[in-house]
Formats: sequence, structure tokens, C-alpha cells
Amino acid sequence: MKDEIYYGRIKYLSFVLLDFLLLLTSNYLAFQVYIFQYKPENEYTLNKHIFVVIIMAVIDFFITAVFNTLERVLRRRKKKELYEGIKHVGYSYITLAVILFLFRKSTDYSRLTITLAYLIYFVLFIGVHIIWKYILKKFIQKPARKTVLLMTMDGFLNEGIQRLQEQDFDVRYIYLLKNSKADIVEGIPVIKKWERAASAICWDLIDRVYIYGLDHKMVPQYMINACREMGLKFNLVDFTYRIINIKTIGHDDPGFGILSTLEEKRDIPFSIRRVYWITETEAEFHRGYHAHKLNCQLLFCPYGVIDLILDDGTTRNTVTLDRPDKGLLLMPGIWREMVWKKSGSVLCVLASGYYDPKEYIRNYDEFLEYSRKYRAGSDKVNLNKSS
Ligand code: T46
Repeated sequence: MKDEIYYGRIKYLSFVLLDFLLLLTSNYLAFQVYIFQYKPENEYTLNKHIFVVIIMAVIDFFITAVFNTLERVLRRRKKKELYEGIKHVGYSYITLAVILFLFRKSTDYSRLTITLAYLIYFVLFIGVHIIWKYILKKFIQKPARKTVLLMTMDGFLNEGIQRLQEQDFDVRYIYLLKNSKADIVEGIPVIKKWERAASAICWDLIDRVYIYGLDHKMVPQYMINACREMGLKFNLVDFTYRIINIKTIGHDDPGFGILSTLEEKRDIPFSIRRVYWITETEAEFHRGYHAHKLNCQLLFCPYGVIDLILDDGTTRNTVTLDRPDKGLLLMPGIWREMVWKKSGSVLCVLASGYYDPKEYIRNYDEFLEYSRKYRAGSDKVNLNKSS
């Protein structure tokens, strides 16, 4: 809830106030109906009812705070609105029933009025929320450019911002995987928790969420659900492969050797599920001839020289791995061939997925077809982890 207030401020508080007004309105209406219906024998007075209304108001704030029933209220879909409405009114009703049962005699309040008040409240909660949302969105001035939350990692940040700005997007927030300590980068606030990112998207009415250079699997289910609830898909900025510098520590005495290190999520934008290496290959041997549908990989050659011929379906480039401090980050959908330039060169691979032969494309025509489809829809991914 703190995040909702932080990012929503006035907008969020307007829903809290609206809620309170709806509760009062529904009580007023319920009491009028009761009086109209049972006036002659009525012993239940407005004074008695007001006492119950005060308890109801306290419960209302309590339920809102504890169960966060106004979470992402500005952008949630109708189904979620209904679910949260049932939760909010249902929990309030049960809490009130327990309190009245414990502390008051049943004759001191009208069960009928209270039940009726909550029924009216529920209808108003759903209906007025939808109308209020519409009014807020209509009158919030839309920025001229599409607004974006960018998810990436430290090493690709500036590049990611630049790519989005080139496409005339207004990058409003950054989410960094295992982020640096910076709170602001190039004047853009850095968000450090997924919950906060979801709140920012909701309350600042962010138009799009872009992923740059990250394995999709790094986006947690929480964020996928939140975005789905807000009707937002994840967009990808085209990212096929990159040469990265691997941190390497040498010694004054060259004979001592050098030590290279890679850290998951800090240097590599995926979780490492598999490590393999290829040794004892003769010079001029070719391996590979395939692409991966899902696997993200980091390849490096700690000893020797290996050429990687990379093909994205339209262009071919060769990258040479010839130093232990040089890594090739390879995202899915790239055809590769490896050429051993020196006998015994060692190829090491860190992969984001377990071995699965079905995830390989080993036929070049099939790859071209896959690549064509993949690139055509590559700016939008519908992440669905649970499936
Ligand atoms: C890649 C390049 C750089 C397994 O059983 N488990 C494994 O984890 C791997 C990687 C391979 N295998 C079996 C499958 C084949 O029967 O090992 C045999 C040789 O594999 P493959 O022909 O795919 O080897 P390369 O050198 O063509 O490709 C390998 C990796 O498979 C591939 O992911 O990107 O290295």
C-alpha cells in the first residue's frame, strides 16, 4: 500500500475517499429503505445506526490497509475489480458481524439494514470505481510521447535508454536486475523492487514495459501477473548478441596466470542452469549448425581461438573468441557455427536452460522460417511462466 500511495498520491487517495463516501451513501440509502418499509413498529433509530456506521468506517480503512484491496485499482480489469470488490465488502461484512456478535446485543442494531447497506455498497464499489477510473484517465493529461518502463541490467542500461529514445519513447522508470546503488540514471528514477515497478506502471499510467537484453525468465511471476492484470504486454528491444568484457585479474608475475570471473545476474542477464565445455577439437573443425528457441547463453574461450559465425536470418557476422576476458552473450533465435582456429581450443558455455533437444532448431530452412516469424513479432512477448 505504501507503494500505491507513493506513486499514486492524489489519485490513490481519491479512491480511498470515494470508498468512504460510498459506504456512507449506502448506509443512508439502506436506512431510508428500512424506515420506509418498517416505520410503524420501528424501534431502530438513526442514533443507533450511526454507531454501527462508525464501526463500519473503521473496518473499511482497516480492510483496505491490511488486504490492499485498492491495489492497482486505476488499471485493474473488470474481473479483478469484481474479485477485489467481493473481497473488500465480504471481509468488511464478516469483520463487522464478528464485532457486533462479540460486543453488542442483537437488539441494538438491525441486521437487515447492515446487510442491505453492504449490498448497496458492493454495487456502488464496482460501478463507481469503473466510472471514477474512466474520469481520472480522461482528465489526466496524456504525455506527447509514449511512456516506458525499461527492464535491463547495469551493463546494457545506457544502450537500452538510447535505443528507446531513438524510437521516440519517453523512458520514465528503469528496473535494473541486481541493480547498482544509483537511484537515478540520466535523470530517470531507478526502481529496485518488482512491487514498486508494478505500482509505478499503474499510477503513472505507463504505456509500455520494455525488456532489453534480459532472459524473459528473469521477470518474476509476480510482475507477469501484475502486467497481465493491467492489460500490458512485455515488449522487447531487439537484442541478439553482444561481446562482453569478463572481469579478469592478472598478476605482476605473468607466470602466475590470470583469473577470470562471471557472476550470475550481475554480469550475465540470466540464471545459470547448465554449464558445458568442449575440448580436444582439432583445428578447422566446424560444430554447431543450429539455433536455440529458448536458451540464452554466454560463450567464452579460456584457451585457444574459436570463430563463431552468427546468423540472425538476414545477416551473418563472425565473432572471434580468443581471450579469456572476452565473452559472447547469445540470445535465442540465432543460428551459429563454431570454427576451431587452433587445435585444442576450449569452448565453455553457460546456459539459461537444461538440455532439451526439442528446443534446438537444426534445420536451416526451418530456422529461416522460425526467424522470420520471431522477428516479425519480436517486439512483443506474452510471458506466461505458468504454462
Ligand atoms: C551450443 C554450442 C555452442 C547433451 O546430452 N547435453 C548437453 O547439455 C549438450 C550441450 C549436448 N548434449 C549432447 C547432444 C549431442 O548428442 O551432446 C552431443 C553433442 O551436442 P551438439 O551436437 O549439440 O554439440 P555442438 O557443439 O554442435 O553444440 C553445443 C551445444 O549443444 C549448443 O547448445 O550452443 O555447443
